[in-house]
Amino acid sequence: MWRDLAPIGRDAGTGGYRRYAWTGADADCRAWFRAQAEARGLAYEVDRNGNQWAWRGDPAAGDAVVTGSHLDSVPDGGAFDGPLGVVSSFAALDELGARGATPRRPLGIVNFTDEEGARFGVACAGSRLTAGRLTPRRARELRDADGVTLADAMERAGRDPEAIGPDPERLARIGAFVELHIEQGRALDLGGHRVGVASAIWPHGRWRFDFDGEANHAGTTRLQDRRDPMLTYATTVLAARKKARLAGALATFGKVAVDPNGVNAIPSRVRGWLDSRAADEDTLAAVVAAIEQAARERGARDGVAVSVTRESFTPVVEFSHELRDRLAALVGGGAPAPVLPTGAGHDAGILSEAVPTAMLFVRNPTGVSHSPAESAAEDDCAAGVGALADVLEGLACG
Ligand code: HGY
Ligand code: MN
Ligand code: MN
Repeated sequence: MWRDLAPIGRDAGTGGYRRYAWTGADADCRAWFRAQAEARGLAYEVDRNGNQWAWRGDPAAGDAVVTGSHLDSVPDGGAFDGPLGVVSSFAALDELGARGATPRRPLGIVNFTDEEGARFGVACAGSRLTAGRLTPRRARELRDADGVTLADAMERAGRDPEAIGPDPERLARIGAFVELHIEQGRALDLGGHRVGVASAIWPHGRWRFDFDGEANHAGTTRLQDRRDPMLTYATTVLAARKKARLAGALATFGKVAVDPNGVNAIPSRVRGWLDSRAADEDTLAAVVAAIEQAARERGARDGVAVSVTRESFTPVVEFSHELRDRLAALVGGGAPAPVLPTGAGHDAGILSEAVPTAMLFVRNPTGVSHSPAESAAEDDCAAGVGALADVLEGLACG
């Protein structure tokens, strides 16, 4: 399975993945998912938001145990963030068969659409729409860097953008959702563990900062006559690092767009996207407010207008304690498996308000993620499949 998936959407130059929602690479990933489902005789369906589902047993019976993750990537992402969870889901189902374990509840595998929000800017768009945490109207109007709307992109991919929206009936059939994911950090490695269980997801969000100055000639405009948005942006980036450090939080400006982006032109506008995360929502709000204030103060000095728009936000997620503890016991073997929080968002977090959810993490020896250098050892991945099979057997077959 891994070998079939590996070449899809991989950039030969960087080795990173470019599997963005509703692109050709996404379509190839989705074709791979469907082939895996049908090769196992699973009932295959695509829901109104484009999420793919593969079922053993009839989901209408309810109380289903569902596992899965996402197949899309960030720009030049790694091979494991998302796909490890989907491949491990199919492999764990195969393992149940090998064990002769017979599910007495419906078992589902899901590929959530557009988890990374790399193209249209909102993370977990497929699961948010399904959980009613992203309005269909706002979703349809999201635009990519070329101005293509999500609605147009879905239409071109053969989906009906007018059909998107909440799917409470579908969520009501799920008794438990368990997502396996590569750890995006080194806690398991530092503790010498192959597999761990998630306790919580830090609150996190994305804010777009627009810095509007005055285009002018780089070679003839005196410094004192400039209204240069690049200065305000640069100051804001440095302020973000300082405010986050002081608060024990995280802040990243990973994406910037400069207009007109000419070497010899003072920009008219700079747009920077802030990703910020903290252990609690008050700290996060305070850090973002401090960064915004620093931006406005510098903007006043530079004669640059500053506007800030929140584009995506996920409140703190506390996974179901019952499910968390049950998983820790199921996968721990002798001693309970380690339980750890994460700063990375996941579909499991989005669903956690509507469905009992849990996550398994597989050791990441370097902690690196959202990079072509992301890696995991094969035996750790196999241990993850075994752990997921233990969980599915314990929840659905016990
Ligand atoms: O950004 C995140 O935390 C996740 O990878 N979407
Ligand atoms: Mn990711
Ligand atoms: Mn992910």
